[in-house]
Amino acid sequence: MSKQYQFKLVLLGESAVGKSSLVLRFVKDQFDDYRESTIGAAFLTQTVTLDDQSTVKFEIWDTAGQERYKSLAPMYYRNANCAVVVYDITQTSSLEKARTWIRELQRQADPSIVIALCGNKTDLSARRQVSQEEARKYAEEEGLMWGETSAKTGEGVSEIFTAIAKKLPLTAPQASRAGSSARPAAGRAGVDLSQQSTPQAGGDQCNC
Ligand SMILES: Nc1nc2c(ncn2[C@@H]2O[C@H](COP(=O)(O)OP(=O)(O)O)[C@@H](O)[C@H]2O)c(=O)[nH]1
Ligand SMILES: [Mg+2]
Repeated sequence: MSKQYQFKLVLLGESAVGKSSLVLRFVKDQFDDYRESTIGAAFLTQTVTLDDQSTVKFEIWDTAGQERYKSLAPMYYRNANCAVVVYDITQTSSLEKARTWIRELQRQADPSIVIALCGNKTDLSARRQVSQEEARKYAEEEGLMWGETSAKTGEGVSEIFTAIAKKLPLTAPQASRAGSSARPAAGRAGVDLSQQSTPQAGGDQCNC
């Protein structure tokens, strides 16, 4: 039977690696060479339909990479089911920054968070500084998902989000199971929307 899930996803990574561009490609299938940089964080949603007709709705928090916004990041990753940590394959320093984010997530985020490492800007492979082997090996060692994308051409973008959408229902703590009155802790658990037809004791779910 098909199911509907809803998960919170946060994008992290150094400024200008293409976080906002990846979201724009994934949500609107567009690319913009002259995007203004993100201030604070931006919120968008997108739904992925899986082969078995299950749907996964992502609530996406696109954070600003600048150092001055760094203290805000925990607010976004604390409730997240998954984090996409982005680096730019043409900038070795951006992979270093990604490693720093991953260490922070491993220490501070919920242990069940699914982390995907994403190497963006594959259309600029002539200027590649980060090899696939190096990034894949690191991801394997840390138990992360890994993929490469180009927000510009669209290459790999739906693939990485679909891979996350397939993995999340298997790993994330589930809320609102039929027959249970337990409420999800701090809104962190993924919501199985197909289980919400009967109102739960204790009031409506707050989606704010
Ligand atoms: N060539 C190329 N440029 C990209 C790609 N993704 C983003 N950019 C450019 O990189 C710059 C920073 O992108 P942005 O999405 O604002 O990065 P953010 O700061 O991580 O959100 C912009 O000029 C984008 O047009 C990509 O896949 N390929
Ligand atoms: Mg941005």
